Amino acid sequence: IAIMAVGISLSLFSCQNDSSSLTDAGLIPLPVSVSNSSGHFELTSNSAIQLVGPESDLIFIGEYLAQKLRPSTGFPIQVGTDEADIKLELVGDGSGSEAYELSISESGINISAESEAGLFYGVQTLIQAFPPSILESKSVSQKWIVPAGTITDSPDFAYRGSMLDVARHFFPVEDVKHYIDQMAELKLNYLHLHLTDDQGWRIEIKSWPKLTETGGSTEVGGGEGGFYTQEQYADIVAYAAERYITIVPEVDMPGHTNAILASYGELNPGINLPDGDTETIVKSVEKAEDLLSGSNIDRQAAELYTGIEVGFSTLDSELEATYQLVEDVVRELTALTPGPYFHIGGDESHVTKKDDYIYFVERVQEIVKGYGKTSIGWDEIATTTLLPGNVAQFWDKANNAQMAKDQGNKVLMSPAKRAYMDMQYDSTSRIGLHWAAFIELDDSYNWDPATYTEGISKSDILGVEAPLWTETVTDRADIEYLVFPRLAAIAEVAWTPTNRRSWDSFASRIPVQGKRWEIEGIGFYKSPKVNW
Ligand code: TNX
Repeated sequence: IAIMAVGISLSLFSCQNDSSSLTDAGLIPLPVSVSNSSGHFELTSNSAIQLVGPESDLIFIGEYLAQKLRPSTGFPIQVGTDEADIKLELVGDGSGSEAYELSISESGINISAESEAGLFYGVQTLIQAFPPSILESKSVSQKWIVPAGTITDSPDFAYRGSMLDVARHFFPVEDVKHYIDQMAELKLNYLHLHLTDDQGWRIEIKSWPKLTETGGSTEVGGGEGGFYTQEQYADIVAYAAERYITIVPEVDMPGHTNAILASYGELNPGINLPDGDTETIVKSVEKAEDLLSGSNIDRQAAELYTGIEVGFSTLDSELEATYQLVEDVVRELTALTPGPYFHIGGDESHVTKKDDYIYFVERVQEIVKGYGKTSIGWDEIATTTLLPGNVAQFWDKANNAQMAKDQGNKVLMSPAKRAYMDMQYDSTSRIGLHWAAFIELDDSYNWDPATYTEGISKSDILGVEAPLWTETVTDRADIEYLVFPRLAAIAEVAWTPTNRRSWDSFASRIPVQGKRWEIEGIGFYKSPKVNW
């Protein structure tokens, strides 16, 4: 009977708790060090969260954890400074690294870190150490067990990001917040918002109201578009900051600017968008530029654009009014952006003459610096003289990354063949592009930023970012289909040291993350490379 009882309780245990040790709890990104010990911690109706350190600073983190634990367990989970079985401890003055330590024993759980961000990451790991059902929004009757052990962890790269293109298709604030929630669970810390492109201008600029009135009025495919008011943008910034995510706003220029030229004809180099493919457009724009050089141009607003060609538009780099617009936009947007970076775009300016491009990018970097921010730009900006500290985002051309390095500047790694989440998984993917590659889950996982590009090594790299361009992406379900599970792969590439990473290990852990996504209502792509 005793043996039977053990058998029953063991099988009960295994169906109530999907993992019997921390090493197979499905932790993503994989921590730097995980060691199992015997036994487990059980969360009960008496469990509570104790904040050790300045309560006002830690209360959000404590509440964040409690709010994850309360619905499924039905337990009250108080948060405060009273002694309790779950302890969150900020060590020192809070200005330390993003590292954390998580220790779990029969008697309690202790997370300690030298920064709030580190504590927050420890909390994310703890939530993953529970069975996925901890994320249920309604109460579930089961034992809430966490396997005992110790985890010490810190990120490999300082910048772990994703980009959302809200210009090609506009996404409401709620969708962006939902995306931020998912990023936070994967310990990502920068969200780059691609706020402007040919097809739309998505951020209110009070000194240039037509940018949104006209430029924000449509999107790819001819839908109604939209834009964020400054209040909404500030709300996104604050929501992200509470989750230790910094917003990087992008205003793409001097190319990808048709929405500006459609809003303010006086800035248009004088060329209306002709019909045809990019090559035809480029030729006719060159001809028009030659004819129209000089100041007596009869400038007219461009037509709004809802297609998906790239490379046909440019700001006029010889026109002073261009820099008035840039300065006003940079001033208004940096005032709402506490983070250190401002992204100036700079990609695919195929109809900007080389000298004009160089003059423009160098002058815009100075403007951004004047407002106290560091510029990031797509890798083409490395063909100009970069200001110290500015960052080139590698997406396409290795020699551009090399030019950035040669100038002593850092590179942000977003190789299109690995990190572009708008690429189709394979030829049957229902949406997505494939100009760079088909990218299956193992392709997004199996690369090393520090060896991917010859000449660029670890010390040259600021971090990793996975962009989602949205030419073919129209709603939240489309976002989720392309982003998950690939964003989890990129998060691990950015967080976990290469020598700890292996596809086999990732493939064994991602099904647990799949269960979490299912419970959270995330419609992820069930890659055939994984035994879900
Ligand atoms: C290239 S990547 C672009 C974007 C497109 C993307 C589609 C980059 C800097 N420019 O304008 O949306 O390809 O994959």
